Amino acid sequence: MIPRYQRLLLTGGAGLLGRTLRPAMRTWATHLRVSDIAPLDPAQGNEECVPCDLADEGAVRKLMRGVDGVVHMGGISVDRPWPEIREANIVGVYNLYESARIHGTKRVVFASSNHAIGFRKRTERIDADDPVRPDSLYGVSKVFGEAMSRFYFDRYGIESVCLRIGSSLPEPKDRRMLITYLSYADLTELVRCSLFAPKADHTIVFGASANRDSWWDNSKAAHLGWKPKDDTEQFRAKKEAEPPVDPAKPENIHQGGVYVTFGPYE
Ligand code: NAI
Ligand code: 15L
Repeated sequence: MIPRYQRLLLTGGAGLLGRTLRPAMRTWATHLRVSDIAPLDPAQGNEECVPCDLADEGAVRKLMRGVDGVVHMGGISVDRPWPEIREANIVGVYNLYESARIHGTKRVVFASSNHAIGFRKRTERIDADDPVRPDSLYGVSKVFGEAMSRFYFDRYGIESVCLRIGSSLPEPKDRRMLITYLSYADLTELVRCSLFAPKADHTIVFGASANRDSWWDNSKAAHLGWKPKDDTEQFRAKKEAEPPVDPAKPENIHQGGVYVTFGPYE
């Protein structure tokens, strides 16, 4: 593949999904800049590693210099007390988009989350235009990121694809994940499509494999050309053999699962 990007930035490069995406991303750009606040594996080939705290405005400004595309995986990835969410996911996302504006970055792939809509009931079928229903302060921070990306497209023309990732891990951990699971292969292809679609404007896409009984309709993101190939059928028998869950509990009624029960933290 001929790289279309001069310099791609991967944030969260030390994390679960950052480490998964890194080898493929090396082939998508002339230079790959990999960043995290946590220690990173050493740079290989066309990579450079740049440690950075997303909450540090000056450091993010430098990190984004010369970057034409970003895959933003960095940040707090679960529900945590507000100060942690605020610094990494609110201040950090502001720093990222403001730096993108200053440096002329063309496109951002933003790791949002299903927790932006986690208070939706499991009986609902939704698409990208249905109103958000965050299930936690973490979910609220993802809604903030989606709003920032919308604003920076409308005002400054920076394109973004917001990935409302379901559950991306080696395999589904529970029954809910039979529906929310996103395989690493489908995730990698989703990120590639999000970076290379000729036109992205501002797109919200649900990141789940082609699983049975899906709650999420991706017809509004068809222009990305992403077609997930995996599904969770190979895990079904094992998960359904586990002890039944109480269907009346909030975590089993809502799409966000146990996140609807988190907090308060004082
Ligand atoms: P992770 O927690 O393994 O990786 C996140 C990385 O961000 C970590 O390496 C961490 O050190 C870094 N980070 C945290 N605060 C930072 C800061 N202030 N400055 C710089 N880096 C910082 O999470 P994972 O699973 O790799 O997720 C990646 C992204 O995808 C996250 O934004 C998460 O919210 C989102 N996501 C992941 C899902 C999944 O199933 N893995 C589901 C939905 C969303
Ligand atoms: C997320 O947003 C988290 O980053 C991940 O750890 C999982 O908990 C996932 O959602 C999920 O909903 O399963």
